[in-house]
Amino acid sequence: MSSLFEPFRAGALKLANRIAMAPLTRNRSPGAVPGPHAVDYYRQRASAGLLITEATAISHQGQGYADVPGLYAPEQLAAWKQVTDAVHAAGGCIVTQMWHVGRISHTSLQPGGAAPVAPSAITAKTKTVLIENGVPSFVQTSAPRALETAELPGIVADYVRAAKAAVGEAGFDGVEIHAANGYLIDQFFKSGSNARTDAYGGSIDNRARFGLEVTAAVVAAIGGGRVGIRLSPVTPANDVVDGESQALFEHVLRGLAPLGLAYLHVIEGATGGARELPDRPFDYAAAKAAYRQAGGQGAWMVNNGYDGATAALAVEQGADLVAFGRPYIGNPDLVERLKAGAPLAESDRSTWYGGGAKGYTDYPSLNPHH
Ligand code: 8OZ
Repeated sequence: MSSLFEPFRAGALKLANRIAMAPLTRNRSPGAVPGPHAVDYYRQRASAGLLITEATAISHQGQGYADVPGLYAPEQLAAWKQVTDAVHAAGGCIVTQMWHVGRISHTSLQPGGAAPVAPSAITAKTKTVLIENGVPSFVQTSAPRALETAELPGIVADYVRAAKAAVGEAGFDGVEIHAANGYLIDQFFKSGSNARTDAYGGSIDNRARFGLEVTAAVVAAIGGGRVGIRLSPVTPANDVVDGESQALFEHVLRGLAPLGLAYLHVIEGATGGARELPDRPFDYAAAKAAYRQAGGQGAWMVNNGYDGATAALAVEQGADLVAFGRPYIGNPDLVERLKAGAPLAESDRSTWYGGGAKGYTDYPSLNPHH
């Protein structure tokens, strides 16, 4: 039996196994408040060693899609508390993924209909999801405005406020900082979206600065043992690109090493797509070695397209945790199925984003009492 199914400790997080449910955007939180079925949805999946919530906005400005949840208003936090209570009662561990989308937004989703904010005024060639009358549509993101240097401490403070509220009012075991997939922090990291001439643009050192400052501030507020971070060194998601990914992310990882993080969540290749990108090579073992050599002790969580066999192999080869995304939509009891070598259910793509219980909480477990 693979150690995939044995308990593991990541910082302050005590996990029943090494399997994580990756964050999955489901657009079922009207008014940014987790909807009526969120409690069942997460409780059904509580046998994962770690549940990572869908990406959740730290502020109204940080929101970029219709009906995604937030961490910035009392009713949002109260709804999350119902979720964390249910997961804890089922023996699970749950962190929330803290999200600021930066330029991946639309004026109709921003406070006062304003332009989304970004490191630079460069529009992403990508779409976001709006929902009208329950019907999702994919629309081009709006042109962003560049953030003033003086605005950055306010955004760091939004992350800190959200992290404190998450582990305080909302009862989460910790937080994951979303620094992947072309959202605000990743927009700062990568040269294609960052043309700044202040201390937050230009050199690798400067482009890494914002993400490292956010992480250090969150760690100072709630303790590194309750903080993870998600990185996607080479994903083309949301139109991000960088010409020196290896040097950039080894620098980021060396910067994270002294912070005592619970885990590093690394998306290998294109998010939800190919693990190998011929035009975007990346050596993950070298990146991990750079982190360890700098003293980093966080759990190394791998993600992207794993199945039971490749996950077991990854753990044998030194990964600490393996995250599964899409398989968790249709398989609430994924841990039990992988353990039994049982077949996995496919999920219905038409109900991934938006809607109600259908395609959300109606996927059965093999064993009815899960
Ligand atoms: C799919 C649809 C909308 C958002 C990510 C938060 O890629 C997302 C996301 C994924 O990290």
